[in-house]
Parts: sequence; structure tokens; C-alpha cells
Amino acid sequence: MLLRTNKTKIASSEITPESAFRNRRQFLTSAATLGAGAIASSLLPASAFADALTTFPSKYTLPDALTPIGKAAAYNNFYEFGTEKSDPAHNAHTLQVRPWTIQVAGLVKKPLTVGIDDLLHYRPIESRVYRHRCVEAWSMVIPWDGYSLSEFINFCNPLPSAKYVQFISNINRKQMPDLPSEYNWPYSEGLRMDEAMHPLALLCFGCYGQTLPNQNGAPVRVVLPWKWGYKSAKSIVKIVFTDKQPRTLWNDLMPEEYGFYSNVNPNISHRWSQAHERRIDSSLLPHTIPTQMFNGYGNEVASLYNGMDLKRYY
Ligand SMILES: Nc1nc2c(c(=O)[nH]1)N[C@H]1C(S)=C(S)[C@@H](COP(=O)(O)O)O[C@H]1N2
Ligand SMILES: [Mo]
Repeated sequence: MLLRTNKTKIASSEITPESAFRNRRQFLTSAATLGAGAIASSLLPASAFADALTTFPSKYTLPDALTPIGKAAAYNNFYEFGTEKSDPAHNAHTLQVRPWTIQVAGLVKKPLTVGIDDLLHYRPIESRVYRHRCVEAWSMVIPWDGYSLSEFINFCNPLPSAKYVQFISNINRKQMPDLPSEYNWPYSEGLRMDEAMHPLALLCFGCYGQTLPNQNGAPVRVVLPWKWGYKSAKSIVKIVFTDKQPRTLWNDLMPEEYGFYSNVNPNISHRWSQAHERRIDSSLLPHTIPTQMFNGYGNEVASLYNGMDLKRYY
């Protein structure tokens, strides 16, 4: 596979006890590992791991002008590292992104734990330019790097009874000294299974051709471009398949504002009017543009919600 991960490579045997990933599918990466080197490099701040990814162009690429990386990596919501937009960029260097595993639990044939480097090498990494819309009424256009979440879900072998998937983010109080106490950590989000299987739902390892900056959710997050930004959970450590709608951090806290579906909808006010958004791009002056239904992805995703009252299922 065409990824330069030498610096981040650790022995897969340490992190995927059953090496399930390697054995069960076309796992193509070389087995070379750097024993002592991995230990030494794990002592560096995590930001030192930013590494180039080789990516392939995707059909899911918008023509919109890109948000510069300097803005996308400086204006973030990642409450584990503080609630000001500038906090994550200042604080998230304490996040350790290796070793890292994702635990797969719930309604699956066999629960398993997957190492981040196995996951990263599982499929070719596409570069997809997506619109990214926060309920705070700003939006960005970001080239995210990853592959469809459906590829990983298929690997997980969910049972037919699995109707939802829940994402659980990392929580580590030592690495998160500014963790606000008023939230029910860890951060959790969820999707209906058919939403999670939609090819637009991205399992994301990087942006702008590099591994994710910590503040953007390293080493792995999801990106769901037709939904409000908070659905796109960062720094995921666990995926649970369930038959009931899973709890989510925001839905627990304010269910009347943060619905489970959270599809971008300019006609429903959510905290405040969502009819317009401030597009953050390379221009010096902020400009405001109308928000589109499903963030402009209606052709792709509207059929997921056929027959549903989107005012009720907001
Ligand atoms: N774990 C975790 N994931 C999270 C958040 C968070 O606070 N913690 N914030 C969400 C919100 S509100 C948004 S808008 C996006 C922001 O992603 P970005 O900082 O990469 O633009 O991440 C989402 N994922
Ligand atoms: Mo957000």
C-alpha cells in the first residue's frame, strides 16, 4: 500500500492480539516493524507524527474553494481540549496517538480490537473534498483523507440484528487537563446502520494529504458531510453495534436541540436560525451564504429519509 507510515509503525502484534485484520482480508502492508524506534518515537509529542499520506482522488469532491489548512487546524471544536475555538490547537499536542486501537463490540459475529495502523492500511486512502457545517453557523471546505466507513463495517461482520452503530471517543484525563467537567464523557455519537453504510460516510485518517492534526481528531474520526459537525466524532476508540438508538453526548444534554439525526436543514432552527452560514475560506472578509438542505448532499442521501417527517426526526 502506498502510505508512508514508517515513523508511526508499531508492532501489530502488540496492538491487535488476534491479528484478525491481517488474516481475514487482503492486508497488504509490509510486516516490517521498528521495535525500539517505535518506543523512542512514542515519547515525542503527538504532533511530531504528522505524516504525508498517499491519496487517490475521489468522485466525492466538491468544486468549492478550500478552507486553508491553517484555518481548519486552528478553529476547532474538540471540547476534550477546551471549549474555545483556539483551545484544541493549543492543547491537543498532549494527545498520544500511538499506540491506538479501536474496539469493536456489541452485535457482531465476534468482538475484536483493531490496531490503528492495520486500519489505516486496510483500504486505499481517498482524498474527498467535503463541506463541513457546524451548528455554530460556520462552514469549511476540507479535503479529508480516508475510505468509506462501510468498508470497515463490513469487516466488523455486524449481525443482521444490528440497526445502529455508536462511536465512542477517547477519554484520558491525564492527556486532557482542560476537560470540562459538565459533560458526560466520553464523547459519543451514533448513526442508523443504513446511514453508516452510505458511501459518503468517511472513516477519516487525515486531511490535506497528511495524517490528522490532533486537534482535528487524530488518529481516526468519522466525517458525515450531510450532518451537523458534532455528529462527526473525533479520536474514536470504540464502535458498538446495537439494536436500539444509542445515546449521544449532545442528545443526552439537550434533546430538544440536538436530535439523533442532525441532518443539515436550513428550515429548522437549531439553537438559532440555520438558514445561513459563514463560509471560512481563504478570503480575508467573511462571507455569508445560504445553507443547503442536507448541506448540498440531497441527491446522495435524501432517499435514506424517505417517508420520514424531518421536523420530528431532526
Ligand atoms: N470527540 C469529539 N468529537 C467532536 C467534537 C468534540 O468536541 N469532541 N466536536 C464536534 C463538532 S461540534 C464539530 S463542528 C466537529 C469539528 O471538527 P473540526 O474541528 O475538525 O473542524 O467535530 C465534532 N467532533
Ligand atoms: Mo459543531
